[in-house]
Amino acid sequence: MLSRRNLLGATAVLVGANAISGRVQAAGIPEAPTTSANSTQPPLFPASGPDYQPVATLNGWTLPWRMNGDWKEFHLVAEPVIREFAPGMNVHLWGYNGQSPGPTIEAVEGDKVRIFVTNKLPEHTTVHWHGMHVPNGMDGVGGVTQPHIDPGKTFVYEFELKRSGSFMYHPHSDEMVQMAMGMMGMFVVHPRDPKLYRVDRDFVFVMSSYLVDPGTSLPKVAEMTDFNMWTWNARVFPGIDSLPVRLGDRVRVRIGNLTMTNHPIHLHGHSFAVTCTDGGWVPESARWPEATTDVPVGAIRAFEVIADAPGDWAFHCHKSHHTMNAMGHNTHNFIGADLKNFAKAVQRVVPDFHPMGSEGMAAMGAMEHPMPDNTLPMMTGFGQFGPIEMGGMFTLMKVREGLGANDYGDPGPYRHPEGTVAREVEASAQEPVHRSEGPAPRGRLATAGAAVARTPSKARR
Ligand SMILES: [Cu+2]
Repeated sequence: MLSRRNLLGATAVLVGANAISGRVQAAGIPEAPTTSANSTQPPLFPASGPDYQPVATLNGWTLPWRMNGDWKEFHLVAEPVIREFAPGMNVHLWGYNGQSPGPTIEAVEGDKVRIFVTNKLPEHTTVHWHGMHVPNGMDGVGGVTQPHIDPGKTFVYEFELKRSGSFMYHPHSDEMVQMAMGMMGMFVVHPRDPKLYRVDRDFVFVMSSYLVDPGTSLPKVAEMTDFNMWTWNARVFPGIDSLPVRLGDRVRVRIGNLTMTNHPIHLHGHSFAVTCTDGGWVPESARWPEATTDVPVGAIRAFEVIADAPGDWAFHCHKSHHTMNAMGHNTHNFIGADLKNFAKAVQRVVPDFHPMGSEGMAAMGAMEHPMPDNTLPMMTGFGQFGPIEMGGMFTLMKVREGLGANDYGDPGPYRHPEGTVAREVEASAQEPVHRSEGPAPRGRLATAGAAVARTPSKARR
């Protein structure tokens, strides 16, 4: 789906008519590739320069470059874009090269990079290279290290990549608006030695959050805390692709956080260790096993996991409101309340009224409620066993035997070996689940779990 656009426009005609066009073009600005694809694009293997294992950008892509002498040249175009958060919801954002977030920039330790930035936004901008050690004048802080880039202008950043690691780029220019509008991307610098920190699959994404009122398509940029769309690469479940990996693969996942709160990121069925932050690689002696790692605001955490358990493993933010799509936070807790009479009274005025919440909210995951245009259900998605009841920052790591080395296609739902799925057992409603004689042991919660309740309390002391 990559298309090329000629940014030179009318100028190109002039240049073509010029006798020195060859020299002008060689010295000029490289093309700015663009994409409108929403799904994870295949990793971009290096066709020139040092070798490396490229990353896969979740629901995103890598920016192609060209070599010009010793320099690796890239071209970012800051511009308004339309991003599909999930099928059924398009949001007007600002981004780079046709998408928000912008494409991942990949290069190699020791590379000299020249990054052209053309501003097609209605206001000025800059690009800051988060976590990277660059000359001060290349740091992209508008007013401090450079003039802002006015609309229609192109600036160039030039620096040598001193160290490998996981970094980000974003504006340092009207930041509140520009980051709230989605201007951000990841910048991965591979080690010069391709054997160093080698993994089989290397995923990357940045987290961003938005307040998009139901029925609208523009984020409210002044919001500070009460966001309703929690995204990975500006996608929400069920719009986030799964992470397909081969059984036994060493997998790295690099996660940037440009929201305004922390995200405890949890992977089921495995343990992992954080091996890299935006400050650099974590020494092996300083790593510890985790199943959830907190990604602070304005930081990157890259973890590595050996995918040693086949299955569809949930991978999500552990803040439960961040695995929901747009919801009303003013909802009262009706759990346990009898809303039938209340509903009857309201239905006399509003015949379609349907009370929610007296038995929890799971019903919302399976129900189709009439909704405003361009609005996603709060919780949704169907798996092989029923409704998934998720939204926001949720997807699956799909560990499978025999996947192709660079196959990133969705392998479909996991086929569980016989007898390995939790199942219903015969249990009559009449059967007592609590010990009827005597009070419950002190200091222990009365529990509805039959196996626990039937264990003689003496045996448990
Ligand atoms: Cu979160």
